Amino acid sequence: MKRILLTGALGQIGSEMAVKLRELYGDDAVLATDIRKDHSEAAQGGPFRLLDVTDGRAFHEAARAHRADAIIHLAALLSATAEAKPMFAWQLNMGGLLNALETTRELGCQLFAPSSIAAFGPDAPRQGTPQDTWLRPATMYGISKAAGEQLCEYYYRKYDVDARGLRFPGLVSHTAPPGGGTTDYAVEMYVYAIKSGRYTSYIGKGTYLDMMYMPDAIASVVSLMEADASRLKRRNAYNVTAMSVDPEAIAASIRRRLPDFELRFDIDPLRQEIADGWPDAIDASAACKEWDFRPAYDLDRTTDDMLATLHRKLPDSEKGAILL
Ligand code: VAH
Repeated sequence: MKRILLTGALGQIGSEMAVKLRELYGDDAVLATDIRKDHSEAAQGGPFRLLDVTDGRAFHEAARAHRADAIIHLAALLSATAEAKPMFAWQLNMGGLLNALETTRELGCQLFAPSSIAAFGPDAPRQGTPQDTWLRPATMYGISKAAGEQLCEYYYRKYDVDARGLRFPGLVSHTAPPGGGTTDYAVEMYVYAIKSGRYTSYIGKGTYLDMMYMPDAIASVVSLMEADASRLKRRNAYNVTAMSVDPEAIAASIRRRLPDFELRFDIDPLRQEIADGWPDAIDASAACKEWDFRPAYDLDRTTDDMLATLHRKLPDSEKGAILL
């Protein structure tokens, strides 16, 4: 990758991806785009352009004008929001991806399109969910991710488009708040641990989900996009994960630094039902074998970095807890 068009640059992944890509490839090499603009480093730290990814002509023009040789397409609705607005989710998630694929086909550039563990359904093996297994998702978000994987494979086979993807687990981060996901509880727990020393989880105890710290997620995108194409045996999306945790496991890790942290539960039936339809722990061996995927952050290292960073970033007026 030399010149990158990034969509969804102000989202949970995009806001950290934009900064990291500029560090790696140079400020001017990365054109950050989103449907809105704000005062964040992602929007202000280098070239930025407003872009509605459902506008195919605008998508093509943004990539052409930037002389992009790679598109990292992150703009999409996440699971809980998509379940509340299924038609809009289909139009944005699928319409945006189709425009990304058409643009890469016309300009001959690479494409990264994220999938998710949401592409699996309730009948997929819950433990050690294989890279290659049936995808029968039960949510509109999962359906758009599973369909998106097939679309990427189709464009690879029919048009030789260099499409690559990852099935992301829940992602833990501290830069931009997640919006409308089911795994957002994990991010909120760390923030409330610093703010008040207690958190009420909308996902129940014993609900295990795959998770990964954002630095590992971003490093895995770069590793996959820079990998030797001849090593890649699949163009839909690779399983990646760093840990399988439930709310109580995260709380126990937090208590290593905040011994009095309290976890309570008030289940959100919609998001609990979504989480119950996803695997407990997926198998990422294909990613390890084919492009050397190796996460650097386990649960405790994630916790230590999240708590230290949030404690540093949050104003004293918002801090209710003292870290050990
Ligand atoms: C969501 N964070 O909760 C996203 C992700 C696996 C979960 O796809 O919708």
